[in-house]
Amino acid sequence: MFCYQCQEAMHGTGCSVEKGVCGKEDHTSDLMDVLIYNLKGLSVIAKEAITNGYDPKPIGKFVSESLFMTITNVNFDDERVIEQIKQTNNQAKLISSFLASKGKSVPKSNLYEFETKEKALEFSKNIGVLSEPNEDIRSLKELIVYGLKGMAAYYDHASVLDFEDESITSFMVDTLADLTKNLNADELIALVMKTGEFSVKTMELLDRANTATYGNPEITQVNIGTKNKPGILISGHDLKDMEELLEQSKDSGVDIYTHGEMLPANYYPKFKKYDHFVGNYGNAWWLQTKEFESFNGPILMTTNCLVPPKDSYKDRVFTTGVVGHPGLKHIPDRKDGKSKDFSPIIEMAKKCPPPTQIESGTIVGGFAHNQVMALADKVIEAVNSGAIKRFVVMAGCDGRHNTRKYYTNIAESLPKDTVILTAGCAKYRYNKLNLGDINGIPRVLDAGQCNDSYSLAVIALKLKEAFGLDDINKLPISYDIAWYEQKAVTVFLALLYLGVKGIRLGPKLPAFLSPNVAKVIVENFDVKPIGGVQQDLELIMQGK
Ligand code: FSO
Ligand code: SF4
Repeated sequence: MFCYQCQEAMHGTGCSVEKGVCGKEDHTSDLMDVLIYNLKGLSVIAKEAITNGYDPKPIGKFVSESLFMTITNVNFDDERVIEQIKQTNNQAKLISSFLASKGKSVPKSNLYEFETKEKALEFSKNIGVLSEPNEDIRSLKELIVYGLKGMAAYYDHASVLDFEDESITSFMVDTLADLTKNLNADELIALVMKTGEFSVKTMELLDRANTATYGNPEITQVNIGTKNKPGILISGHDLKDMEELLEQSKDSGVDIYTHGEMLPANYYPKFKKYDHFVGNYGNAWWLQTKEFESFNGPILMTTNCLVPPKDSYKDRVFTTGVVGHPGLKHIPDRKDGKSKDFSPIIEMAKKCPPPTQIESGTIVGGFAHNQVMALADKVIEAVNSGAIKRFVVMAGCDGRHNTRKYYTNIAESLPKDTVILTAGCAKYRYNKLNLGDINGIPRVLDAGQCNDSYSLAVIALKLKEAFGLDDINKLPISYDIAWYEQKAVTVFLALLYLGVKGIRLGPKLPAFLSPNVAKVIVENFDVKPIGGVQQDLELIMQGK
């Protein structure tokens, strides 16, 4: 195996033996390489077929689901990956006969025809990430693939809410097809920027999907304690799963709690009407090995980040959607327009003891763009009066590394006239610190999930307008972003596309950026790695 797609890549270079730091086994990683290889090959012929009138919808859905499956901490199950590889073969056959029916020839493309797992693993040895010998070309190509993976995840969440945009899936297909060509570095850099453009488009689509379906997030005090009924814990990013679980469990005598990236579900008006929706339990994804244990009831993982479960609570973890792990129970997809059936989880919960309380009190959130703009007058006044000197965007991901204490230290040490804008699981490093407020505006404004970083961009663009500035970089906003997996890559590329300069990225720069590619990004966008807390604080306050 060789994988360097996330921040925890072994030794800062890549996971290459037996098992990745995330727990992904070498065989699963190799099968995922075959899947990505086949998605590229499939895209070559799909692109031609779509040009000739082939329905882009099903193939777009298939490609985005497949990409999503290969994101860090999503799927650990060889059988599911194999099924997806087989599907690439089936899809290719369908497309080939379509082209033949139109009297068109099938473009030459490379696709591995699945026979056995052993043969697929043998085949994987020559087509993995390292099969591209030029490290800069490899770096750019992988940067694009990871951006597409995050885009695919966000697209998937929008499409389950019936918000679709064929231009986005066609971009994924076209780009995967283009990656099979001998593109030079300049052409690949242009494709990186195009990926940023479509990342913005996808996050905008998801924002529309979420807010049109569930209302605009609003200021909310979220309970972080527990009640005395048995509970179900739901994690991940999929709001449709959240809705169906709430609806199906409402009269069951079971309470619902969010974990990790599902915390922002508490901010949506449509979910607030459920009395048995109690609040949030625990913290960011990597603490699940402790917190799932003390929760005592069943847990539903709707997306990443799943940590391979311990035996002590394994029988209580359910996966759904593209998430998978051998040995875990899986809730099947919706069929014929019907909801998923969460009754096995609800039935299990009834027999479990209530959660063990690990925290108490409340945290505040719900500051997506609509809510912040409702407070715009107050915010602008506070900036004009000097009560707010600077906004610091600290969105992104959390992770296990000790170095991430940096973000807690920064949040604690920022002057009292600064406001932190956050989204994603990065917030758990400082959202329980009681940092106070400025004239009633909390000093930590949580917009929501990592995809809601889009909200932060909208806020910045609206503030630019309100202050009559011609450049987003003239605002008193600094960016101190934490990344972990590929959705964060998508968010990062979106910010670059929007023209944001001077982003600090930590806890360290991605292993997949070769020195030359890192140099191009640093020089063109003034991106910098995080430094010491004191030094960064001073620079941030100087707008550097
Ligand atoms: Fe976090 Fe995991 Fe949202 Fe990621 S739970 S790390 S960028 O999957 O998706 O922020
Ligand atoms: Fe390693 Fe990250 Fe890849 Fe997992 S996803 S194998 S931790 S680089």
